[in-house]
Amino acid sequence: MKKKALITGVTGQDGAYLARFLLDQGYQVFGAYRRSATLDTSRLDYLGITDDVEFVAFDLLEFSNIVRTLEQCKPDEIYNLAAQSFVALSFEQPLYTSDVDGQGVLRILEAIRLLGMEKSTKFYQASTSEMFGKVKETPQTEDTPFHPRSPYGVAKLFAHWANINYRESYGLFGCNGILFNHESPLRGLEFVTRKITHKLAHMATHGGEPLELGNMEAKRDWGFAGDYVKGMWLMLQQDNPDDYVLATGQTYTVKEFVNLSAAALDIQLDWVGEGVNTQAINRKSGEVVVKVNPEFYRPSEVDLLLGDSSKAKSQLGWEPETTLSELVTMMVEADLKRVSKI
Ligand code: NDP
Ligand code: GDR
Repeated sequence: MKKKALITGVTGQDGAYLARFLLDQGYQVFGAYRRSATLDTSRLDYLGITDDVEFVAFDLLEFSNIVRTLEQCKPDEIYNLAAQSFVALSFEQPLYTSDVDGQGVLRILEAIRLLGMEKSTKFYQASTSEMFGKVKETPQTEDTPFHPRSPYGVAKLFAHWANINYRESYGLFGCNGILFNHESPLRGLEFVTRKITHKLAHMATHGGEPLELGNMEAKRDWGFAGDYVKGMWLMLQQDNPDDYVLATGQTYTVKEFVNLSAAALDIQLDWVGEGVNTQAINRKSGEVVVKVNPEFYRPSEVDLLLGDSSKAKSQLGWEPETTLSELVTMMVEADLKRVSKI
């Protein structure tokens, strides 16, 4: 009998990579997607696995729908990747974000309990380094105190503790993966890495207006999404449920990510100015490639993320396999292919 996995947020970046990983492991994969006029399978198409996923309509806001989905699929493992995942948007839509990312998780946990599935179904929750927020110590580990700096981070922290509470109260096999930023050619265009690689690839091919960014001094620990989904799975294969940090242990500024992306396109940049006047100039052509648009600053920022995933390494045998420069090359090449078709 094949093991059955239910992936919520299957149309997202991680959902697509995890679906491929679990299919490769021989799982029957139920892909829970948010129903709308059209089902966007573009990421699953990119990986060539759309026909292998069994789709089920699912919304984190709808309790009865969650109960019916669990009854229908009877999964051995649930991976809850669905979320309003864009931090900047959470400042504009804090109530919606808390409903989806916070209470939505509680709805799944309650559905598991209501159906008496807490001993037969394992649960993975997509927690995040965004919960660390204001820097207390680096590198950040499972024991670093949390201080979220966005409505998104606050909602995710609620979900994180709710999962721990159901583990302690009802014996649920619930794991939280505290994942640091992970990117790929399938990353949404709003996130800074993909915004950079896509726009620079477009400028290199077609020209156009400069790339506009916000705070370029923010530091992030960026890994490759394809590596991280394996860590999610490993967490649910252990004898006991626990929480784990997944990270690369390296941190870079947004500006450094711009430089690496430009270099992959054979563009050398000279940086001038400071703060809102910061600009990057193409050394050869003298054109402005990057400038600041204060619209992209956040009301409160997470300045520095740097994770220590030694617990995942020693207990799960998990390590990131892709370097940042390999990741940047992969993203730039994929975007060059895409923009060349325009
Ligand atoms: P994406 O934004 O790419 O995917 C989010 C998914 O959630 C989409 O499939 C989206 O569906 C779905 N979704 C949104 N709202 C609902 C809802 N109300 N009901 C059901 N589904 C919904 O995110 P990622 O793949 O990058 O991230 C996966 C998870 O991991 C998220 O929970 C994110 O917060 C978390 N995370 C991500 C990190 C990263 O660096 N990528 C790091 C740490 C945590 P639709 O296609 O309809 O919009
Ligand atoms: P983040 O990712 O907020 O860390 O959340 P994002 O790529 O949006 O921002 C990273 C950093 O870049 C700065 N920045 C900009 N960000 C965006 N999006 N657009 C810009 O123009 C821009 N300019 C500068 C941001 O201020 C920030 O400091 C991601 C998401 O995947 C979450 O769901 C996940 O939980 C965390 O990573 C870990």
